[in-house]
Amino acid sequence: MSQKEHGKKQVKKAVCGICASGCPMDVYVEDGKIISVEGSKDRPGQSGGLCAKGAAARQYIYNQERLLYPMKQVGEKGHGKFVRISWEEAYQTIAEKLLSVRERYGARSTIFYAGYPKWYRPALLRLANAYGSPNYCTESSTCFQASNMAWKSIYGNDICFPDLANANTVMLWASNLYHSNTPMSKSYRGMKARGVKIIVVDPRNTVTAREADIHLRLLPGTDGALALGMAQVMIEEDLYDHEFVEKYVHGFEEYRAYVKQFTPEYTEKITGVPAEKILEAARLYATNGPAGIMFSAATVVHHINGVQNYRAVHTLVGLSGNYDRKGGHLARPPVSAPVNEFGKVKRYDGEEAIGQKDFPAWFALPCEEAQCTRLAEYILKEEPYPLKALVAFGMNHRMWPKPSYLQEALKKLEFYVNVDLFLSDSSDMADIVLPAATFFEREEIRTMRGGMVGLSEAAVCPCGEAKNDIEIIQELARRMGLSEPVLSGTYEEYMNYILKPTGLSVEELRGHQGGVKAKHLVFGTERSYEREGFATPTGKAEFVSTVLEKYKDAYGYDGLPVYRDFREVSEVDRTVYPWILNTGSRKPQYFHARVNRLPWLAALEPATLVEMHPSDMESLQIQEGDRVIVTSPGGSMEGIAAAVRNNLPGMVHIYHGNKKGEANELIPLTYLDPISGFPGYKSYFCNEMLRYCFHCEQTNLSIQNGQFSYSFLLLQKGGLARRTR
Ligand SMILES: Nc1nc2c(c(=O)[nH]1)N[C@H]1C(S)=C(S)[C@@H](COP(=O)(O)OP(=O)(O)OC[C@H]3O[C@@H](n4cnc5c(=O)[nH]c(N)nc54)[C@H](O)[C@@H]3O)O[C@H]1N2
Ligand SMILES: Nc1nc2c(c(=O)[nH]1)N[C@H]1C(S)=C(S)[C@@H](COP(=O)(O)OP(=O)(O)OC[C@H]3O[C@@H](n4cnc5c(=O)[nH]c(N)nc54)[C@H](O)[C@@H]3O)O[C@H]1N2
Ligand code: SF4
Ligand SMILES: [Mo]
Repeated sequence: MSQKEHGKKQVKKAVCGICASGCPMDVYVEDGKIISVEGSKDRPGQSGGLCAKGAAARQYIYNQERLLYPMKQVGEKGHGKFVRISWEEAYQTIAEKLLSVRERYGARSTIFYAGYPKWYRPALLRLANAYGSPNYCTESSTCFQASNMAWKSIYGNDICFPDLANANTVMLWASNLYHSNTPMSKSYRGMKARGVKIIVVDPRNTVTAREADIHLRLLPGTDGALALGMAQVMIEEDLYDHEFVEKYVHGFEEYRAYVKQFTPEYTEKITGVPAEKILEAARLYATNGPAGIMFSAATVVHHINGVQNYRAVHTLVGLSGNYDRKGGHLARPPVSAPVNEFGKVKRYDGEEAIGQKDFPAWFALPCEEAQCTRLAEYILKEEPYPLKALVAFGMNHRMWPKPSYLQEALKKLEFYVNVDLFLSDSSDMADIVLPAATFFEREEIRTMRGGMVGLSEAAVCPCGEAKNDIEIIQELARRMGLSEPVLSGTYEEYMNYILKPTGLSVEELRGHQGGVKAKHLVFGTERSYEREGFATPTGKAEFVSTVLEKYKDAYGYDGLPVYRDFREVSEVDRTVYPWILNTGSRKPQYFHARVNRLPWLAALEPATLVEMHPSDMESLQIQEGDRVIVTSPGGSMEGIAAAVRNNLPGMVHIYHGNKKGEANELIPLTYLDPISGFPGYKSYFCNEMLRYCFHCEQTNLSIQNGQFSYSFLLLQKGGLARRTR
């Protein structure tokens, strides 16, 4: 923004970047400061409105925890004593340290990591490649990639989302879109108005589920059994697409034989969904097509049988004849803008990456990043080799199982730099922290539907000395003397490189709030497999995966989407831990650990809520508002009990990412899906909750590093521990 614009009132057209939904946002700016925000109404298809997080976005940019300057840690790591340094010193130190680590231990000992934000990932991957490390990894080690793996193991391509605009039946399989994708609630309303039949698969009676025609209220983690049960009905009642199955499916006979046992009655026993509802849903899905399944990026794979559960769900798409069909799941959108970078940069794989020995199918399917869920152990145990440096863009240790253990591991690193918007406790062990610019303070290319491309405007100049992540990445590449032509210019040149295949330039996008149609477009047509086959080893849709089968002997993976029940596999003593623990179901006002620091949003919940069905609370004699300690075989955490009638009885829900009480301390390091490495966040176990008084802060109850300990409990009026163990 130029100096001239100071002193003026302006409305800037941004795109909210707090979550990936990308709502168009009008930003009111006065004297170079944002004074308010609201949802844009004047862009095509937009009726305005922001969710709670978007509405609080002023507190995101002007936050007291905002990082404004590069800083270095002085004194012992973990004490959080940072002093301001110049960018020059920061770049110089980082470049020297990283080159020295490479010299002494090899490039692979440096890890390049990206948190949830997606927009700078290709540039960071280029930096890792140019440096020579195979260890580029992201938050996708717990999000999306396992869902994608499951799909890819069958159809060979990246996951195909449903064509909602043309579907007659939509199955929302673990998707509470009112909370997790607020703008989509408008298309949900539109589908309802069009008479689209809706099936929701969700243990909770959510606002989305309540509006469905059929609600399949399953026990968490039993999705695989439910999908196999639906397949059994479709095959038994001859409601499947014979032509697709005969010509294009590999392993159908084996699959048919396997699903035979999943009769509605047997499936009811596993999932808790009444047999008649399974029949009703399977018949509706199979006969009222075209039909699409709205997938979740994470929920179905946050289980220890996650990939196989999702494979079972994904087979329904081919079985019902909805693969690459209008109104089903199109393999390519009818029209799109071709851009460089996203999904196009390959990871350097000349050396073994972290996670490769543990989760070989992740790499074989393939995925262009390393698997880092076990990062803490890899660092502490020097597996598969010593790891010495971490270059993180958005490290949030709270997103992983046992965050306190990851903190210990980060402390062990020789050098750790974290680039973030905020100075969070995830930087406690960092040597250097760098201030990143928010979406308000930078431009960003955004692809849109129908082959349109847009530019999110910078509304204001960066606060303090914050910089856009890609500029930081470009400068680091230069300082280390790495040869990477795509990163070598300015940020605008990089954006023009992204745009190149579209025939557009950044300059042409400026000032066009609704976006500009790409000059070159890519067109998709249905039934691509009839012409091209499938990109799998057999060239067919693999209901029996030949890639997974390869690992049968060494890793125990099955080619079939075999259902394994977490209650049996986990071997947890249910007499000690009777409650099923489900963590992280999205809340409209929170976004992982990111927006808890916004005062308007923080005020909505005084502490981490431990949500239970009122009948369970009654049996435990817990009152709403009681302070409770939850323990699992993995650890303990503290929260406040809340009665939630929409919960399935027998289940405890807790949202993660809150330092007032961290649910992830309950999840053990080893509770992972053996195929993807995704943690079983959504089907674990916990025990009765110990209740204690708000007033007795001086009791011997304490939680340290997620472990609950007490030698005796102080009994006080109105607050006594109900149970000691
Ligand atoms: N407000 C907000 N929105 C977000 C996020 C956020 O943190 N806050 N995070 C974003 C991210 S990173 C992701 S990955 C997406 C996730 O998006 P979603 O998957 O839609 O979000 P969730 O609320 O986690 O899960 C959806 C529903 O699945 C149900 N569920 C829980 N366990 C199971 C199960 O085992 N099986 C089935 N079938 N259903 C189950 C929950 O009750 C919930 O209602 O949300 C994104 N959107
Ligand atoms: N128990 C439990 N744990 C979970 C989940 C669950 O359901 N249950 N969900 C998992 C899933 S699906 C996901 S996606 C992860 C998400 O976990 P994370 O990726 O950790 O998500 P965030 O906390 O939103 O973001 C990470 C960091 O990026 C910073 N950041 C935001 N924008 C920018 C930017 O533009 N530049 C830079 N440099 N930094 C930025 C934020 O301030 C934050 O510190 O959590 C996972 N953990
Ligand atoms: S849903 Fe909310 S946080 Fe996400 S982009 Fe839209 S306004 Fe922003
Ligand atoms: Mo996610």
